[in-house]
Amino acid sequence: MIYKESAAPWWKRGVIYQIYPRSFQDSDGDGIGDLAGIESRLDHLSLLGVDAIWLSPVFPSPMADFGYDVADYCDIEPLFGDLEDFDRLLAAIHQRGMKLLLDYVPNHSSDRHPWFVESRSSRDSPKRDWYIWRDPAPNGGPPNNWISDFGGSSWEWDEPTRQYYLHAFLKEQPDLNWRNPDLRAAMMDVLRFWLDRGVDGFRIDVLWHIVKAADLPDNPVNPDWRKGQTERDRLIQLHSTDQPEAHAISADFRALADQYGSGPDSQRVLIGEIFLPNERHAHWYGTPERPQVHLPFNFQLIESRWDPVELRRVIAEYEASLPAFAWPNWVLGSHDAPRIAARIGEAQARVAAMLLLTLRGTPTIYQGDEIGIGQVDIPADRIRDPQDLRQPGIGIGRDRARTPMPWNAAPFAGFSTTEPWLPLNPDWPSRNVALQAEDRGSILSLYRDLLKLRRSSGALTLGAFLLADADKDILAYERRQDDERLLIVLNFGTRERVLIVPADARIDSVLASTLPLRDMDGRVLPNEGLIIRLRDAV
Ligand code: ISL
Repeated sequence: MIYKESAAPWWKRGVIYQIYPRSFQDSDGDGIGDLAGIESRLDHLSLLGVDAIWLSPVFPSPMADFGYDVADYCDIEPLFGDLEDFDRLLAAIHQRGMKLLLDYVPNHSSDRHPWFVESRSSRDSPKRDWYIWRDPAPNGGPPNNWISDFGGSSWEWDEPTRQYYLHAFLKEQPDLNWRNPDLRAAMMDVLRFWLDRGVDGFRIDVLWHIVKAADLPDNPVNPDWRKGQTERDRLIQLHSTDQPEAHAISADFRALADQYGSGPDSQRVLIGEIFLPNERHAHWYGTPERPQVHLPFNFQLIESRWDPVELRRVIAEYEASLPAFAWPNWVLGSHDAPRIAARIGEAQARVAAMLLLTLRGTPTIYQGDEIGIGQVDIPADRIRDPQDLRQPGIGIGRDRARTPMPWNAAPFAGFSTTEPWLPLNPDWPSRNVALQAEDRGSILSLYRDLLKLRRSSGALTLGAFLLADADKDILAYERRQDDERLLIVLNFGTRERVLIVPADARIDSVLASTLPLRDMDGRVLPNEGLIIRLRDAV
């Protein structure tokens, strides 16, 4: 379908912001963020200029994996508040013209979920088949060679019923059996529960994992595995992920979401968390007749080397892999990945912000990246991430991206009135929201300016994308819509470069720089990103 600019749905025009609820704002002094805290900080998001908030899980959970182990899909974790707090937060977000997306975790529940408690109670339990139970292999060991994403076998022995159950992540996160129609119906009801309450969509956790090959064959060994990589990567997850049946379920999710809104502002959006090579990734859009998720998350800015030639290739190949009807998206950070500013430094994190907000497609900003939080070393006695604790020393810890938001110069950075559950970034007295909001030169001001410019520009939100050349320092591209023509030039290097303008154009004006804005003088400074308005040469 071709939309006029004004008719394009909100999730194509908009920008998504991920909140990690434990670390956004604490309102009750327990050192852990909560829903009332989020509500009290909505000004920050309005001023930033984002369109939708995605909340990492807020459902009742024993917190073995900090909320990605759900013990009740239709309630709120008491640490975060209750359903009343949730309704108030949703209303406050809507009142500000923003949308709210929840995190749907369909691959696994908590082992404390009543469904699993019942399932493990006996082999004859009516819910036995809601999870994946198997007899031991003939040698008495696990049914196959699958390895959990968090290390160790994917199978846990249950002595009372003398079978193994499957868990792709922790043993406290048993995998649900999506081949069982009753489980499927119950999980569809979960989506209805929140859609009826008014949520605007979901980010779907590990969507490509939800169905496994029926006879659970061994996964092939990865010949390229090297010491220092995670245990999971010893095998290729050929039979445990990306099964055809999962696409049918993904299409059912979409059909349900589509029943709840069809207008450009009322559509409910589905975002799939999917790590796969382009060509398999693209299948998760489905087809125009039977669409699947609106946005299969694209993590390639996180996974690629920070190098203009490499990124040019990645962007071109991703764009080329998209079906004609598909809309792209880009993610720069998450609660699972190292912080962008820790990876490439603040000067380049500014360039990265300009890249994220000017590529074609819906951007997702991760909380804290808008103030450039960088490396936070977590002392050994404060590590909380189960993935890190189970596979220490290989640099995969996720706590460093989950540290609390520093809001101001008050004790504990205004995040809490007590020591937070994870340490703050050590430079919080100088790197916090209040200080950066006052500073025209801060990375927060840059984010605000870029978001404002993006909102006002048809070329940046919905326009065509044309890659120019890249070299060892420079990545350049154009965005165009009707007679609006913008040139984006990003200097990844520390050398000054001459600005090259396309032969058929002239510079009209400079709209943004990652450095203090100056008149155009034909130079691109070290670590500078520029957005330039072009005119056609006559
Ligand atoms: O496969 C990966 C990268 O190549 C992993 O990062 C993987 O996608 C990730 O571990 C899955 O993440 C999601 O599900 C987990 C949870 O711990 C993460 O926080 C969540 O984002 C299990 O629910």
